[in-house]
Amino acid sequence: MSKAVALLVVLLILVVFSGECYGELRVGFYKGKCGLTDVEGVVRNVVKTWFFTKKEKSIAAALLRLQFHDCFVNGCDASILLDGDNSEKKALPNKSVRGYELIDAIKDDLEAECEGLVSCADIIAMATRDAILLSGGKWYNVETGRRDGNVSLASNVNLPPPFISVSDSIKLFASKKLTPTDMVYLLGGHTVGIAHCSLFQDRLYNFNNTGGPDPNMSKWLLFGLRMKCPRGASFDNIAPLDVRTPSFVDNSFFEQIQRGNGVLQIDQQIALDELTKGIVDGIVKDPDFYTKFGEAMVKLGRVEVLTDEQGEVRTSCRVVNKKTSSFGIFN
Ligand code: HEM
Ligand SMILES: *[C@@H]1O[C@H](CO)[C@@H](O)[C@H](O)[C@H]1NC(C)=O
Ligand SMILES: *[C@@H]1O[C@H](CO)[C@@H](O)[C@H](O)[C@H]1NC(C)=O
Ligand SMILES: *[C@@H]1O[C@H](CO)[C@@H](O)[C@H](O)[C@H]1NC(C)=O
Ligand SMILES: CC(=O)N[C@H]1CO[C@H](CO)[C@@H](O)[C@@H]1O
Repeated sequence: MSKAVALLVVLLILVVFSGECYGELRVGFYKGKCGLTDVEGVVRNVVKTWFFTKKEKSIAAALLRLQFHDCFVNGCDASILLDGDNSEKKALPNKSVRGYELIDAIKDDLEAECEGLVSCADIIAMATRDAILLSGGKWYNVETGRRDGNVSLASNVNLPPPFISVSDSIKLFASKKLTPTDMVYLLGGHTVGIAHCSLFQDRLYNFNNTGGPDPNMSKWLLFGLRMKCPRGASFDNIAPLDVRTPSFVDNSFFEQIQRGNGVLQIDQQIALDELTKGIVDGIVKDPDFYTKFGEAMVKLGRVEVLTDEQGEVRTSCRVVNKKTSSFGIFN
């Protein structure tokens, strides 16, 4: 083999591997690291128990949102789980983020099996995948090997509001190395769960100070949502984000937004805006929706992760380990 060919082969190998290398993040990071215990199996068992025995049927919604909020603030480092008077979970957009107790329960079981091995950030990724599967979605391989962060500040929380424009949202996702296609698939997370009236009330009665509703909302949805969210109501009601199959992970959300049935303004706009309309139309027809959704979730899980010697593996998901914590970091 000539030198040139050898060089080419080496280069080719480098190219192939660099495409699959994200620090130490990889599928099956914990394999063989916990004796005979299957780490992913431990996670799956707790998630199943909560879903079937505790009848927590909405954990997919809880965990999807939890993973999104964690990954978009300071990266997927479980910073959202840290308790503190002024930590991320105290910031307004966290209102109604749920699932903390389930993560605690998983962590307890894992610590009992293998102390100090599995990061809270990885627990979020694994548990979300398992919950999606239980709610009608399909399996995807999650990458693991994340480490936990030690900083959590409400003031760092800069999550998009429901009225963000499609172009601004594309910019935000791009800043996390996610493409417009990733963004649209990930907004498909709104195939489950609920939104509070206060977050879309303007679209029902006084959109953009016009004194009328958002003309891009279907008359059918407008009627239904006005019933749920009367003007001047004394409490903040809730409505499902996917009006047809609110507890199933499927692509009916995308069909609904094509029909003007998007509850949040951004959900409706991705089906109308020229920047993303084609992507939505493609997803509705895509027989391989679940695979692509899983791939987008894996990409979400890669956002600004800590690996190797960075960060730590927390003992309790709610507090940083003694050694690394110090004054004022996240109080
Ligand atoms: C531009 C991006 C996004 C915006 C503006 C947005 C906004 C919102 C808002 C306003 C709610 C309602 C919260 C409430 O009333 O309690 C919500 C709920 C939800 N979001 Fe998003 N979201 C975005 C992206 C995502 C992504 C990427 C995912 C996951 C992959 C996601 C998953 C969820 C889920 C599952 C719920 C329902 C939570 C529950 O039922 O408890 N969202 N989102
Ligand atoms: C909202 O109103 C402003 C001022 O009237 C207008 O320029 C803008 O295009 C409107 N936005 C939408 C989304 O309709
Ligand atoms: C309805 O959606 C279209 C497409 O994004 C947009 O150009 C238009 O401004 C929207 N209408 C209102 C009143 O917001
Ligand atoms: C937080 O973790 C980083 C490594 O990710 C470390 O350099 C830093 O010293 C830690 N800070 C505190 C206060 O523990
Ligand atoms: C679970 C949790 O900590 N929620 C907090 C989210 O932010 C609001 C507003 O700052 C707090 O009141 C909640 O306690």
